[in-house]
Amino acid sequence: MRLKSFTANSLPEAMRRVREALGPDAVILSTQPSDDGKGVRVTAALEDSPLESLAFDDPEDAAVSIDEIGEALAYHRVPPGLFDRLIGASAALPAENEILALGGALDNEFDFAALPEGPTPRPLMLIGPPGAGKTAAAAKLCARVRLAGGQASLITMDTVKSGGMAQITAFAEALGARLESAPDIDTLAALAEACPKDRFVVIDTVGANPFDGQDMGRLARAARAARADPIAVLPAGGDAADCAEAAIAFAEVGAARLIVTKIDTARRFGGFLSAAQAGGLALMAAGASPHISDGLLPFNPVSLARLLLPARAISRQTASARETG
Ligand SMILES: Nc1nc2c(ncn2[C@@H]2O[C@H](COP(=O)(O)OP(=O)(O)OP(=O)(O)O)[C@@H](O)[C@H]2O)c(=O)[nH]1
Ligand SMILES: [Mg+2]
Repeated sequence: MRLKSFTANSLPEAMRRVREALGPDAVILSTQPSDDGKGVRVTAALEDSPLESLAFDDPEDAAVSIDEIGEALAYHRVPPGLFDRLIGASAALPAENEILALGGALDNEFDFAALPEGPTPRPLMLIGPPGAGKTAAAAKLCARVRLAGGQASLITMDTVKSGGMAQITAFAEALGARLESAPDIDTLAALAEACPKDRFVVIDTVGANPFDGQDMGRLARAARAARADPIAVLPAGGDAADCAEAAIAFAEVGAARLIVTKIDTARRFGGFLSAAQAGGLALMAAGASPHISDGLLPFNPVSLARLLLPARAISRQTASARETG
């Protein structure tokens, strides 16, 4: 895969440059405001034929520092197997800087899921350990849908925790989302069934211990009864092996996507990378603030590479994007 970024004054102009340089088959990986805030930066990728993928576009591309990527992954305590695959892929990909090399490697290794802005085929059910940030993430998901002009319903199963109802009622009122409470599985099934199909529906659950079979059984029954898609919610930080085992437990209950919370309270992200990899979970979004108004941040390979790499690699990317633009 070949990755390249393009900076221009407008999106149509940036897209024209993408097509000119990479042709009609280029895939857009990310669209962000440019660093000076006046334009737009588009990162695009092109799948190469196997032979082409062995050649660098430009001899200068070989200047990507694999050591720098290795240091960053070691800092994040990325476990050895995943570390080797990411380094191997970063070294094999023709890219103009570390961000794009690691972005391409992350793209090979992980799936990325879109953040919904409207109704989903089935209700989403947020599951995770106590205090992971499930309720805040549910509110942030509703906020995103409301901002896009859609209707949202929040169903909470957490009806007994002291202060729990007050917390979620305040969120629902502030967001203009409909709130319903489901103290048991039958009520949950009835409420989920009754929700109009043109509404975004998210179910907030009670914190569950991934290493407790009863807790996991309860979540599996709830997801089946509500015909919901479970989404694992795990906080950033923590031991990579623990995160991986927790992710596998939540995947067994049916989770195929991951929302990572509290990336603002951790410095090392090997834990959630390990969770996504071990559980086969697509990275969906990150929470970086306790405030609902700050929302969830969508993930893509390039934004994740920027999160993992040190500031000097990011400033080099900015410089090379300016040259390209
Ligand atoms: N700094 C920071 N705090 C967060 C984030 N997400 C949630 N929190 C805070 O973490 C605490 C727990 O969040 P909740 O959303 O209540 O977590 P929960 O998983 O619903 O908790 P239980 O229902 O008790 O299992 C609250 O104080 C939130 O404000 C985040 O991304 N960053
Ligand atoms: Mg909660």
